[in-house]
Amino acid sequence: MSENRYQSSDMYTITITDGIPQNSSEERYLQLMEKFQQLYGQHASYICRAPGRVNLIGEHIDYCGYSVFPMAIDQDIVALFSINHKDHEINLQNSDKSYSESKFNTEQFDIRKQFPLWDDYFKCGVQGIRDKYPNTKLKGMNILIDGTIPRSAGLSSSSALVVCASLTTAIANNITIEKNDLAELCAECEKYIGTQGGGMDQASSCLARTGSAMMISFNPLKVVHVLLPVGCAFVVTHSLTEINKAATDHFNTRVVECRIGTQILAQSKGLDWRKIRKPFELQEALKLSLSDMEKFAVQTFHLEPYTVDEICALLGVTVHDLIETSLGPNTKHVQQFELHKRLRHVFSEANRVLLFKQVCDSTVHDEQSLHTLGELMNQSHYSCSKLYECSSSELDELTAICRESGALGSRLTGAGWGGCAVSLVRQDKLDIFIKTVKEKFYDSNTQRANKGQQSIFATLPGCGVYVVKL
Ligand code: ADP
Ligand code: NG1
Ligand code: MG
Repeated sequence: MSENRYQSSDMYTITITDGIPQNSSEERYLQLMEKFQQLYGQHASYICRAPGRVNLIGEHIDYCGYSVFPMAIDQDIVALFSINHKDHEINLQNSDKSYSESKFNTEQFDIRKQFPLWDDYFKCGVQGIRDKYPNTKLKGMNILIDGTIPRSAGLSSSSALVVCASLTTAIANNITIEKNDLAELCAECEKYIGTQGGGMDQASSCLARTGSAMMISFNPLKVVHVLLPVGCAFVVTHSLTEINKAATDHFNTRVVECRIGTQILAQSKGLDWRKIRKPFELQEALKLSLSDMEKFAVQTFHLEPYTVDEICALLGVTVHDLIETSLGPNTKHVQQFELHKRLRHVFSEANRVLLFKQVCDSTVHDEQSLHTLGELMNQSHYSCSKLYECSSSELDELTAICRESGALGSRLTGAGWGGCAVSLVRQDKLDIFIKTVKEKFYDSNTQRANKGQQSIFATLPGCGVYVVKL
């Protein structure tokens, strides 16, 4: 039934299957195809599908140039579409009616940065294809989106939508694109929404393989597929608070704190600091270990936040120059910068990713291996909470309850400030763990009660993007 049009074993190309692949959500797809027919009066020609991800360890370090360790989840965004033969007209509808219908022209559209709506993420994906293939006059399409990833919860619903949009646009215009290129293109074009992310989400969605977690490195983008130790399970729990990253400046402030901290460290070593923007680039230039980089940051920065004037004095620039070289339009209003805590988090978290992978790679996995992985996850949460300050009281409470309920490790996942946590649990303790967390976190609180059912789920490493030709 599922004949691959491209070589299926080649991880670099996107698999296009003819007809709905076996073992996929056939019933969901059939219902969506019927809905598409009702909405547009024509058959859908393709389904593009992009998964969300859960990051196991390595938070807020992709944009610093460091490797991260996520895996794709089964929850996804799918786009059903067909060409509509109207000049460049995109009609966009969502199976969830809380997302209102949208119509725009592929030749001319704006992406809202301040308070983006859902169609702005789709436009980012279209813009990514326009940037890479500027001479292609993009065709008009009728599109129906359906998503199962909890939104604004750190499981990357935004990037799954952007990847789906780019993929849809590519397929509709007969553009063949490799997965690596799609991941890089989407990492760039999602920035049109205003958040300066690092590329983990788009790479996980594009390059995941069933059964393996992945260590993703950047510049150049590289994925190593890693088998997780037998006997461990990962459970995602929602704190039932959410935050839209593009509607607040928390995220971009962290990005510039890392950049400015790096530039001050570079300047203190007599390097051309304007050319160095990421902690990883500085580490390469200095040829120091991650723990030496952490020591260097701790010795250099005081614990109190830095003012703009103090930073300008250290770098020998005017405020205008600082805005031009390091801050940019999104964060030019920020007055105080935490450098000590943020850089400590980055270097120690980058090291934890390496240690986590080392344990997964080792040939012997015993009780101690699972404990080490769990301990690394706990340290990561602590660092996110106390140094990077991207947790929330709900996430701190939830991860503590997860640990009390038998998790070997528990941490926030994704950008934080709300959203989900991920816990490492022994496979044989999974049922009792889920039952206990439901009782303690969800059912014990009237506002959270009844939401426990969808808010806690065990997850296995899922597959990356694919396209179904209908
Ligand atoms: P996340 O951690 O889920 O990536 P973001 O704040 O980055 O959170 O992105 C969330 C935004 O993505 C939502 O506000 C919405 O605009 C868009 N989005 C997510 N899921 C869907 C969906 N099923 N349909 C339409 N838009 C969606
Ligand atoms: P989420 O939480 O999915 O929006 C964001 C960034 C990632 C990464 C994490 C924190 C985007 C698209 N995603 O993810 O690149 O920096 O936060 O580790 O900006
Ligand atoms: Mg996102």
